[in-house]
Formats: sequence, structure tokens, C-alpha cells
Amino acid sequence: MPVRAYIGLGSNLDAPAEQLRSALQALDQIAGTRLVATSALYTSDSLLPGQPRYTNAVAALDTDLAPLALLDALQGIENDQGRVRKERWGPRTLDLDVLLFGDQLIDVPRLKVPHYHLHARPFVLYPLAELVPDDFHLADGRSLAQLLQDCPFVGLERL
Ligand code: PH2
Ligand code: MG
Ligand code: MG
Repeated sequence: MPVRAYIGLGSNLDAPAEQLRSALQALDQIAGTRLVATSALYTSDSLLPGQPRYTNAVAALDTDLAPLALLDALQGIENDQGRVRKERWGPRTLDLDVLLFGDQLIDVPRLKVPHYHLHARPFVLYPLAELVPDDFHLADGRSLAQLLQDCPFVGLERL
């Protein structure tokens, strides 16, 4: 049985909206993986000052891959689209983050799921909210409605 995974996409270099569109096609090409749904694109200022604005979106995938195999594929796509890892949190052509992997809790050095700031970042939470079922909740019981209430739609533009 495939697992429903949610991937956060972000870019703030080299035509971000185009980067996200190419990445969505590449996600659908991952072996054993199908792109199921895509949120709208959103723009917002970078969390770090002095960087270009980000464009963000979330994708829903159904995948037969194990979490770390999916992560390998995502990092392959980041590299194919010219991601250069200089500093942590530097500007990037493409960032692909595993937000959710079914209802699994994963805590290994390479991968922590749910993504650690999923609930606190409007540019992750609002596109995610477009795609998850209405009864979605985190493992600690917080519902989507509650998460949205605690994370106001501030500084975000929905394209
Ligand atoms: N990602 C970061 C740092 N800052 N800011 C926005 N608006 N969107 C991002 O995706 C983002 C960020 C590091 O991953
Ligand atoms: Mg990120
Ligand atoms: Mg990342």
C-alpha cells in the first residue's frame, strides 16, 4: 500500500515559480511515486533578512518508497535544479522538505517527521491545509483548525 506524503517546496533564487513547477513534474517522475495534488503558490519574505522573497507550495504524493529513499530522491531533484549547499539556511534554487509521511513519526539524524516547524510557519501550514483531509491532526492531537488559529495568515501572499 502506498503512503501519502506531503512535501514542502521552497525557492528564492533563479525564477522561483518556475523552479517549483519543474520540481512538481520531477516529483511525479520519482520511481514508485505519484503526484496526487498541489497547493497554490504562496510568496513571503525570507525568515532570514537580506534574502530574496520565497515562493512556497506543498505537494501530496503517494509513494511506495521508504522515507529515506524518498529523501534521497528529493535531494537528487534539489541537486538537479542547481541547489548549492553553502550555509545552512542560505538562499536556494530549490528546497524540498518531507513534512508528513503517512502518520509516521521519524526521528533519525537525516530526517525528522513531522517537519519541526510545520505548525509555526504560515508558508508551510496554509498550503498544507489546502491538501490534508478535514480531520487532519498532529500526533499530539492538535487539529488543523487549531494549528491555523495559532499561526495567523500574516506576511503571506497567495498567488
Ligand atoms: N525557508 C528557509 C528559510 N526561510 N522563508 C520563507 N518565506 N520560506 C521558506 O521556505 C524559507 C524561509 C529555510 O528552509
Ligand atoms: Mg526548508
Ligand atoms: Mg530543506
